[in-house]
Amino acid sequence: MATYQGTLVAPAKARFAAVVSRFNEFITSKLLDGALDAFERHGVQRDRVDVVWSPGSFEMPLIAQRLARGGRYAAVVCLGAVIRGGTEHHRYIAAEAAKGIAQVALKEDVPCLFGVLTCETIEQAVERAGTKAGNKGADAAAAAIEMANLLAELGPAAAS
Ligand code: INI
Repeated sequence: MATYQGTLVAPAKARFAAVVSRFNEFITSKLLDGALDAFERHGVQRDRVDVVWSPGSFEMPLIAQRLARGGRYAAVVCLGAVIRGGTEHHRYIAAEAAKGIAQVALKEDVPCLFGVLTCETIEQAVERAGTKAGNKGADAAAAAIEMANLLAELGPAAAS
């Protein structure tokens, strides 16, 4: 029996991309800080991470697809904050971001991490962006390294 699991050590020379939503930037900039800090603490130097700003979370799947398709990145980390407003608008954005990011990962065979907060209140978002509930950007970066590592260990996908 073989058991495979990723470690939190990035494959040598692996590059990563972060797609960050400008919408709710006061939260997403903290997620980005957390992600870059986590990458660095796990041995991924700053020059191995490219950052691309997206207008909002809704647009992130297309940007993630463009980045994943090039084969340049071991993983793409998507960082956003969808916060409930006075209408149901946020639900559509969160659903499309989640579905789109998942689809890109499967289609392009590149891990695309869902570091998108989906919150009822700004306070909940602040809690998850580096205060009492940790930093979900840092969690997403660590998961990106783990996935890059695990996929490298599993080897290339068989041709279909
Ligand atoms: N984008 C977000 O990332 N978070 C939100 O909470 C949000 N809300 O609630 O409106 C939001 N809207 C912008 C959206 O992502 C698109 O950029 C916009 O609809 C244009 O396509």
